[in-house]
Amino acid sequence: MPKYLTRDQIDHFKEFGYLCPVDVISEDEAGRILRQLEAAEKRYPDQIHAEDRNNLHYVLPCLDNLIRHPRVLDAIEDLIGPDILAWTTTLFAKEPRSTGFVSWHQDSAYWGIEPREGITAWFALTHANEESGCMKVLPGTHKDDVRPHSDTFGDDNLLTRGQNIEGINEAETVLMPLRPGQMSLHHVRTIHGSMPNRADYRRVGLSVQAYFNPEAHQTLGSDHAVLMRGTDPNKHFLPGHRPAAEMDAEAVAFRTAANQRTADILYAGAEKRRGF
Ligand SMILES: O=C(O)CCC(=O)C(=O)O
Repeated sequence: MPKYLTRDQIDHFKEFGYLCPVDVISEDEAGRILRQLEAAEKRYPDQIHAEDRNNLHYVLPCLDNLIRHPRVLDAIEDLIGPDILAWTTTLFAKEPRSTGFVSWHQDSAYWGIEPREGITAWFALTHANEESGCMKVLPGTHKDDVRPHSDTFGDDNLLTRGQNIEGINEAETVLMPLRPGQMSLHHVRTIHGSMPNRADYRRVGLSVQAYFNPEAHQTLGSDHAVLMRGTDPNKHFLPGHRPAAEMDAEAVAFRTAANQRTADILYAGAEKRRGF
């Protein structure tokens, strides 16, 4: 008996490699989290900004609570089983009428994590739609292997390497619009991307990249992940940290070290390295 998703939703995810939308919290609750996040951005401008956008769940309890919300974990459990680890998070904020976009890619291309079987969850804290640059997926591509990516390092590209898969037929892609408080789920091999924000409001989403079960292991050295639910008999990852309070000193130090590690992994073998 599934815990949160319907059988149809589970079958859809297995067949097409994505699910959207999934209700998590109300618009009001999402608005409260957004206000807490934006207050923290103002309070700590040197530590939370467009480039310093990774692993904020290690320092902000509002995000830590969101990514372990029972509805989220129930949905993830329906897809990968009861033992759930979360690797990194990335804040994807697109400013109003801005040029930043995300090229076609598969999340697991440069993560070093095997097997490539996890689920990325993208939580909308504002509306995300065609105008404001929501994500688009190419259904069914999770059934393929990882395709070759070329590292463009494009200025407006929000991905670390600006990595891109050539030759995607836009007509076959599907938009994933969300209202605040909903999430989309995609398999770590599903091809996806997003266009710039042409709307007058900031489009803000938090991506958990990704939820894995304990079979997952890092092939590029030692790494952290947080056990969200169940047990982790394999202990392939060092335990992640939960913030006791916003930006508490231990949490900040942990995030700094984790971000360094994440960057080392994401840029392993790359020609250049950017600030995010
Ligand atoms: O926020 C976006 O537009 C893209 C995010 C993304 O590629 C992801 O979460 O995997």
